[in-house]
Amino acid sequence: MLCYRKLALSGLTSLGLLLAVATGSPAQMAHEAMSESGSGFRRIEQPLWVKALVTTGGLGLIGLELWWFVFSQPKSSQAKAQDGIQEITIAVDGGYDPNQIVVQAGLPVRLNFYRTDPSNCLEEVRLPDFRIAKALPVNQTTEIEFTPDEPGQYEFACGMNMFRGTIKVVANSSESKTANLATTAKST
Ligand SMILES: [Cu+2]
Repeated sequence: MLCYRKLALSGLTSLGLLLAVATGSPAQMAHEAMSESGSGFRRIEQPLWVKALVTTGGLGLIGLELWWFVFSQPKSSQAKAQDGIQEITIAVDGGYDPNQIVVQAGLPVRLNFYRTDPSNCLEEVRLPDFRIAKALPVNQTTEIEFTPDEPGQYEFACGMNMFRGTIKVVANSSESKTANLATTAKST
C-alpha cells in the first residue's frame, strides 16, 4: 500500500515522457522539413499509430487519475494493545501511512513514526490536542506517547499542517462490548 502513490507518480511521469516522445519527434521532423523547404505553413498528417498512441495514452492517464483517487482515501488502522500499551507504526513517506489510527480511550498510546522521506516538510510532527511537537530524524523511529482520555477525533500533522492524519479515539472496548450486548439484548 505504501508504494502506490510513488508508483502512480512514476507511472504518470513515464506516460507523460512517452507521450512527449511519441508526439514530439514527428512534429520536430515536420518542423525541420518546413524550414528546409521554406514554403511556410504545410499541413502534416500525423500517422494513425501516433493518434492511437495519444488516445490510449490519454485514456491511460484518466484511468491512473481515477486509480490514484481511489487509493488516496484515508487508510485506517487499529493500534494493537500489548502490555497495556496501544502501539502502531506510522510510515512517514510522502505523508503518513496509515493516516487514520483507531485507539481506545484511557489506555496509553505509542506512535512509532518511521520517517524515510528526506523532505524537510515532514521533519516535524505535531499533535496539538496533546501539546506534542516532535522532530522526526530520517531513517529512524521516533516514539510519541500519550494517553487519550476522551473519545473523539484528534489530528496530527507536519509542522506546516500540510500532511495530516487523524487519531480516532473510541470508548474502551470492554465498555463498548457491554454497551453492544445491552443494545442487542434490547433489540431482541
Ligand atoms: Cu509540511
